[in-house]
Amino acid sequence: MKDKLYNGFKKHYGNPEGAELFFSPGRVNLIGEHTDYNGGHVFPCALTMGTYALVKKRNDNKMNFISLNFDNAMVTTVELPELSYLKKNGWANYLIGVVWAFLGKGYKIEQGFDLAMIGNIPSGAGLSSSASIEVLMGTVLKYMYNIDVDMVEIAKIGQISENQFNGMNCGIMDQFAVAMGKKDNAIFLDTADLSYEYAPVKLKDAKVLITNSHVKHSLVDSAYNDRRNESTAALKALQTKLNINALGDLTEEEFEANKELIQDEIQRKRAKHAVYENQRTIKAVAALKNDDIETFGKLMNASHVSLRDDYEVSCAEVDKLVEISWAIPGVIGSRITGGGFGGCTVSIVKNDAVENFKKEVLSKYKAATGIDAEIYEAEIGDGAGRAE
Ligand code: GAF
Repeated sequence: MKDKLYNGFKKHYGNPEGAELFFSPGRVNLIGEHTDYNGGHVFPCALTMGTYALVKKRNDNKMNFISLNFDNAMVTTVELPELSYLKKNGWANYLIGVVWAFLGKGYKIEQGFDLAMIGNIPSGAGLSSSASIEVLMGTVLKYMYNIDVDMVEIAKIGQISENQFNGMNCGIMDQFAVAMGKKDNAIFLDTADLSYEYAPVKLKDAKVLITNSHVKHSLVDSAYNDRRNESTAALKALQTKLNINALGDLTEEEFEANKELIQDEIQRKRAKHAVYENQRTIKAVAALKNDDIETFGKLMNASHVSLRDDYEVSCAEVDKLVEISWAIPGVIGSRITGGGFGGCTVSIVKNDAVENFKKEVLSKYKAATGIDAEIYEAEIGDGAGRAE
């Protein structure tokens, strides 16, 4: 990948001497889905899959972007300081939005740059390719422009780019995981106050596998924003009686005792998911700390059912993938991961069952849907930073 990056840089911008190299990972979420904008807990980890950027400052105000992932890649150019979202800028809007957010916070970026990027996170698969490039841009600015921001601030700025510049109202989980990841650890993050703790993912005799359904549904961003609005409406209905800030403040019992305040049936289902999923996440992390991965797996399965039935962010193909996985001996747990509407599943599989899992999943999924899935063994890596 890096050779292609240096060669591409040279081809499009000239000599890469003096250019600096950065890396930002993707992430997989083990449990705690659609809880991050509901003031709940999440449990993601950064992956060793990710995106590299090679960047060199320019002497003018032009910012050039190219992604070498695309055949016939073309340079997108914008000029500081007036930046706005333009559809024609495509993926570069995620990076431009980060520069825009830095400027909005009063940080000085007066000189442009040539940036070339390459990565191996499958896009639209729920593994945070967009958060990866947002945090990558933030990391580039921090180091190359000597901006005094920590990685949590960079995560927040990435979220601003996504919410305000790109119109996708995501929570903070993805950017936080990508910015703050730690090798062999998942991050138990309370999105209510951004307090967090690392938890080693030390599975004695099992592995974390990611299976890409290779299904991407259209209008994902608008469906995601709808879920967020429905959760907010449910919260408002509960707040007519309860003194709470977020759905994540409620236990299951408190929710059951008050759910009739939410008149709209759809909103009630969304809130049920958010409350139960948050509690499942807390229980799952406790189980992992006790080396009880069987309980962790059961909670993952329950998470999938809730995402499928109450939050309605799965789809027929991913449900099939999960059902196939559940039926394979040695599978401890399996669920959809990420925003949903297609994308990947995350599964915990006993080491001695991994080969059979791969064979069975690929063949049965192909037979059921006609689609070739892809399976990756998750390697948990560090968050974004300089690279060599
Ligand atoms: C997407 C969002 F970007 C996250 O903030 C989170 O809400 C996730 O979907 C669902 O858990 O990845």
